[in-house]
Amino acid sequence: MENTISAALPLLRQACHVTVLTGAGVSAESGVPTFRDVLTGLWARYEAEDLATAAAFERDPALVWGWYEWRRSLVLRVQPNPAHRAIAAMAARVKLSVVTQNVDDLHERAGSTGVIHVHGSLHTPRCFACATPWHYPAGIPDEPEGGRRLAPPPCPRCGEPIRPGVVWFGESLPTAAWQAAQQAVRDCDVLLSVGTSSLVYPAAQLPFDAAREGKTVIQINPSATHVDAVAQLSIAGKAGEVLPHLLGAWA
Ligand code: BJW
Repeated sequence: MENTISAALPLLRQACHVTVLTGAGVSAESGVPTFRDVLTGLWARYEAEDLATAAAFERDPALVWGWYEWRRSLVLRVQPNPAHRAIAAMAARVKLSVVTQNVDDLHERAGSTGVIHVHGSLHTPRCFACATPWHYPAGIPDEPEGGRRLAPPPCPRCGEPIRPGVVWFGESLPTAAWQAAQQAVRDCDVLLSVGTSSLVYPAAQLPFDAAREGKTVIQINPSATHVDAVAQLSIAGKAGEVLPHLLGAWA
């Protein structure tokens, strides 16, 4: 790991614009299960398609809303970790864009601004039918209870159920966020892909687009991913350890 961190430093120091693409691994050290982990434990009997699709919500809204309330409650109880804080601090060193697949707000709580959320947010629910935004009551919901079913509230405008403000499988990414993410890749010199399995498209395409356009791609992940094929450097380690180390040595 030390060697790859040393090799990353000149690439970062030469860059005018760095785009960081983050996935669930960045929030893992805060205690938020990664997307694949969240389907183990108490929810192990479900597949992603049972919970993270519009069809699943239509079939069983209380199951899906209960899962998202459990996750939202978890996220509200945790704090940003050294990886979120290092990413926020990088903005003082270089022009920085942050593109995240995460539906939590831990980048913002660590101080990052203008974060591009390509998969939406747990904190911006809306009506399933008429898309009217809905606001959660203030405060943290009850202690998370895995496996709990919970009926979604009705939309005050049309009475249809409220849905989470995330992007489910089969849904288009929000146009403005997706265009901003593509622009951030076109504009950068270095794309830092951190804590994502790079399995879910179209976000998984971004490091490949960057490489094709001649950008330097650096990956930080304890496990191998498809991005290894195009990354100039793959740093095998945890985001909360590698990023503070990189930041400290950058100056
Ligand atoms: C650490 C760590 C530490 C652990 N430090 N690292 C092309 C080919 C094939 C399929 C498709 C395709 N194009 C589109 C599709 C279909 C589909 C798709 O990609 N399917 C794949 C499963 C194959 N994509 C879509 O449907 C997308 N929409 C779309 O394409 O619209 C056009 C369309 C319309 C109609 C029909 C068809 C197409 C939408 C995708 C939306 C994804 N949404 C989710 C759920 C959000 C809500 C929620 O959270 O519940 O987003 S899926 C889930 O995966 C979530 C995540 O953001 C996303 C990515 O996961 P991520 O972040 O990579 O997490 P993990 O858990 O997979 O990985 C964690 C990583 O961290 C691991 O690598 C660990 O090693 C690492 N790690 N600790 C650093 N400490």
